[in-house]
Amino acid sequence: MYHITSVKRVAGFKVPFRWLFLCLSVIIAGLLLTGCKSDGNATPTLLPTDVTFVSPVTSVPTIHISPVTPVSGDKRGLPEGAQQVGSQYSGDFDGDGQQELAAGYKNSSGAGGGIIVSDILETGYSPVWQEELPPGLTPSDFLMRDLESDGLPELLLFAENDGAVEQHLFIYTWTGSTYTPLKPAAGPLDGQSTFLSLYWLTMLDDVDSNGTTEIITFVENKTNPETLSAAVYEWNGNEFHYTELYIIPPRFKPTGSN
Ligand SMILES: [Ca+2]
Ligand SMILES: [Ca+2]
Ligand SMILES: [Ca+2]
Repeated sequence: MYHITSVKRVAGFKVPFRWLFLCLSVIIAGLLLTGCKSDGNATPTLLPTDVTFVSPVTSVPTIHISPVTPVSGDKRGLPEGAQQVGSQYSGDFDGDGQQELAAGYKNSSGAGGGIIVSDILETGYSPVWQEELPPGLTPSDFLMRDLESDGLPELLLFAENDGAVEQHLFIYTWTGSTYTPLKPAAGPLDGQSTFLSLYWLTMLDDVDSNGTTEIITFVENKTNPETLSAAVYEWNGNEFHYTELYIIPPRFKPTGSN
């Protein structure tokens, strides 16, 4: 059961028949050989071969955030001239009893941007936290989801570089006094500050149907550079840690890529 609510295909690609045949053979062989999770008592997870790559999901726990009612006459909490990206949320994000508003934005130039969180006051919005993307990246979507199931929503900003080869997901979590980045731990993204996927959007889904959301990115396959391998990161109660427990078919790079 996959909870796909919207789709963005970054670039078209076609798969030569001989590669498709080889790919399917490898998948079938892999299923036969490895067919279960390493704990020995779970059902193998295989994403459908026509899986699409999504940002929003519906399987994460409900959090008490709501659509924004604009305060008259202000800029809906965005920096001057900025354009809203994705959804905008209001709610008590830090559990202090006061309402905040969060939004992703592009700068007035259309390039660059970030996230801004503001207190909601009778007089308008008062910024309390803001994070700008590194140079060369532009936001493409913004979400809030409680990925850790602790009752407080995380800030999720999707961003891409020029050419859209790099598809980043920045995640920030409330840590008592400020928002702190949640970074991938171990695996192919170890040491990176974002959940970076090549060509395809970083995907959020509960791939093992246990009620918690995994983060799936696509990285270059070391043994076959024409293909991309899925890297699955699972919340272990402390961090999003790389896991090899899932069997996901490789994907070909879009035609014309290196
Ligand atoms: Ca609050
Ligand atoms: Ca949380
Ligand atoms: Ca899960």
